[in-house]
Amino acid sequence: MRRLLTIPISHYCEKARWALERAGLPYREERHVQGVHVFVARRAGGRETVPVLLAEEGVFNESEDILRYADRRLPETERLFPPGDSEVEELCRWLDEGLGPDGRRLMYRHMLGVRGQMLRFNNQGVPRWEGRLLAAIWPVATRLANRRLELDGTTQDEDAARVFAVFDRIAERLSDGRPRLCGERFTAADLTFACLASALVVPPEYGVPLPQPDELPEHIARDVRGFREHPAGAYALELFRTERRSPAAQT
Ligand SMILES: N[C@@H](CCC(=O)N[C@@H](CS)C(=O)NCC(=O)O)C(=O)O
Repeated sequence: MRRLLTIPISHYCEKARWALERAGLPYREERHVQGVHVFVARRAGGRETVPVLLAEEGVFNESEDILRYADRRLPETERLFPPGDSEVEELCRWLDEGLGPDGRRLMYRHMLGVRGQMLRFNNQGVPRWEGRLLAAIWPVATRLANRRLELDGTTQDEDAARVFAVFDRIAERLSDGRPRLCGERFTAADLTFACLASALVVPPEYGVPLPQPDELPEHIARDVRGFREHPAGAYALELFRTERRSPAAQT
């Protein structure tokens, strides 16, 4: 059985879950809290980030590699990376390097301020001791998170401006009426955009439940609604509604 090491709320991990489930590849998800994930990922032969996929064919420690792994089991017409299409790869890398970290910073900036809710959603399915540990060392954990995510390096407004700039470019691509980012077909660019936008638009169909606007404090809910109302945010939600297959993972 394939094993997928994750931080359950992580949007890069959602990319991996989505691709594996879409390709009909069974896996067992092993969920961990931030910090512990470093030891688990390294012990498994990965680096310091998750997702890490452990399969008979090897260890895959980049979400893009997991998408490509899933693709190898699919007919060419259904692949996330259509053969010979470099635009898909370029878009994925641009999103992975920009929207991914920027959106994550915005999400953590908000959620580190609501301890109870953060722990409840963050710790879904992790070993009990890890959840307890994170709760017990919360003040230290938030300081470490601030440092690791470089939350002091940028302001919320700067992160939001960068995210909206990406959303605008995505909306511009779609403005000619094409159904998907690279034309007619659902590709890795769509999957990557939908997942990395999740930290901002919190899709109800995400691989683990995320707090919905009516459960969030008003100042956070207002931001989520703003991202959802943007045409690119609405597109991310549509992709989850229409393309995200029901979870087949055995947790
Ligand atoms: N380039 C990597 C990025 C993965 C990544 O940043 N994962 C995050 C989870 S969202 C992580 O492990 N963060 C923990 C940390 O950096 O401490 C990929 O695409 O897999």
